[in-house]
Amino acid sequence: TGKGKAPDVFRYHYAIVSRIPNSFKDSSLKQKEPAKPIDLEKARQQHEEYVETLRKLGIDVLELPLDERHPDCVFVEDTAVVINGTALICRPGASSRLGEVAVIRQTLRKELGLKIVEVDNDKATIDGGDVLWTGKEIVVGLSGRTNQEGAQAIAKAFPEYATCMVRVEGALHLKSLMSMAGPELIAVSRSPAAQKVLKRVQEQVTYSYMILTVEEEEAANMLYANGMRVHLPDTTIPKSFPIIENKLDFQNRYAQDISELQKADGDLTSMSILIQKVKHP
Ligand code: CIR
Repeated sequence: TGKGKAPDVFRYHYAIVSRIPNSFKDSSLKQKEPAKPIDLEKARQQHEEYVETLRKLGIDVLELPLDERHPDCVFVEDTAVVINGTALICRPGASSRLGEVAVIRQTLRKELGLKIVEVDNDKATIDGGDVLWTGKEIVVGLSGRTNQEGAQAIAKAFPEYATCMVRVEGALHLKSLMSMAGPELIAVSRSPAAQKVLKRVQEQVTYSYMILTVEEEEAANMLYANGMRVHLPDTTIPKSFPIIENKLDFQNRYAQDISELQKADGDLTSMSILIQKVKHP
């Protein structure tokens, strides 16, 4: 051990995504009232582009067929937490989403051969969108969707990493407010809600991180994989776009418009589960 470069924890080989059912238009969960009407065709087109973008990152994408019974099934991130060959099957905090995990469990086990861990406490709720994997440790957001028992289940599933918990208010998930934008780099907006949660994160974490401050709240959710970033386009984040564009080490980046999915509170990380190739012992 100790020879050569440490394995890149943000190098991913596979992703699971789920296509968008018709029920997404009217029955997906939405935080804001009144909800903006969703253009289903446009949502599907943006989702296809998102999948293409993942492929450009060198990721082999497994596309699950749409599931009309689960209007929010496109947001697969919430259904499982996959770190280093182990998959914790979540218990989504919204009851309409509980059934989404079955097909994900089966795909992770049968198609990808991952080690599956189940939550053994039925009081626990976990949405994957509350789980921030920094590459070194795990930060769990205690939100309307994820509770303390859920956070404990995460700590138990990944005993090799430090896990801490932070209270999240004013946002659906922890990762609606911050995400990894690079190794040891957390993107977060300057909004008071985001800064409040960031302060709690900084008090709890074991390692230290650099911070990339963006303007719009939604700009803080980007997808970092295989040395590249996927972020929102200037039409969606006009103030943050130049900040991202001017960052020198962000040469490899893609802007991806997901405006129709944002109407149901989706973000860039929410639409995929990223997976590394498993090394069987
Ligand atoms: C929900 O409320 O569950 C969905 N409409 C949105 C979930 C987005 N998930 C995520 O950002 N991880």
